[in-house]
Amino acid sequence: MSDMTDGIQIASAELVTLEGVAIDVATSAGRLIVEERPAHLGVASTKSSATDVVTVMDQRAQDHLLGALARRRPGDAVLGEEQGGRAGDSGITWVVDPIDGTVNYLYGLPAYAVSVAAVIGDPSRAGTWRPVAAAVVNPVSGECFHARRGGGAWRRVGTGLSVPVTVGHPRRLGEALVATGFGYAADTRRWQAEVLTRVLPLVRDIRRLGSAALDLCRVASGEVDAYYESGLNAWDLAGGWLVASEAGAVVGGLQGAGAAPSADLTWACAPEVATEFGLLVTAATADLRGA
Ligand code: LIP
Repeated sequence: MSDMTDGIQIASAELVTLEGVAIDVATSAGRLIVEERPAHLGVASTKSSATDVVTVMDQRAQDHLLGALARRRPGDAVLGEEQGGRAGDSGITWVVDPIDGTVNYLYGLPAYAVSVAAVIGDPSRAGTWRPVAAAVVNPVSGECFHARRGGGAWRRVGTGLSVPVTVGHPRRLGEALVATGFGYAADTRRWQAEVLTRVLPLVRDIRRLGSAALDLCRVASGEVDAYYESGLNAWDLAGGWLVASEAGAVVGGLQGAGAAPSADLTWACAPEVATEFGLLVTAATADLRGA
């Protein structure tokens, strides 16, 4: 048996293998960032702004992921948020975020994740790549959300059995609980706040959890009904994109439902509200971004 994934044939057995590798390495990195978190964790450096922080554990966790993937999948490429990464010749690229929700991790807030996704295509070029297997691990709660293309979306807690997750069923947009996030640059946050003023009056409420990977997995599990955010990188969204899609969510980008999620706009929601929600966030973002 093989699965056609956007023109590239991947054997079903290979997808099972990739999902298992994602689960193992994300779980292992999750243990590292919890068990070896320094008592006095500080900011090792910053990136795009003074609030875009990197801790020593971000780099250590990514180095751990790179080493584990090199052992398990030596021919695959790796693209990570932090320094490092490598080329490969297998056609598979691992897109990894060693700590998604770094600020939560820095403050000790229990909403951060290790996201590991096997993708085909070029993850540095939006719209040209797709995740085919993934795991998103919250090492504090012990939750591991995982999926492979065509295999459904699952959640395992600790060493328990995986159980299927499916999206929520809000009856209308006004009853939808919506998660979102904001960038690190003040100018970006200014127009993102304007987008929020258009969304907030039309939905049940907003949640800002602080990790895109977990936000997308919460759409998959029905713990929120929808999510949108601009400014994400491939590593923020790759794992959650597959989990949400396999759980039955509609996932889209600035060009609407089915368009690839990207830095311009990433959104996911329960099918019942997809038309209204997709129109709302794409129109508001197109109108206000960069304003
Ligand atoms: C975070 C995202 C979150 C976003 C934050 C930040 P990081 O990723 O997961 O959704 O709102 O601004 O980008 O930087 O913690 O890997």
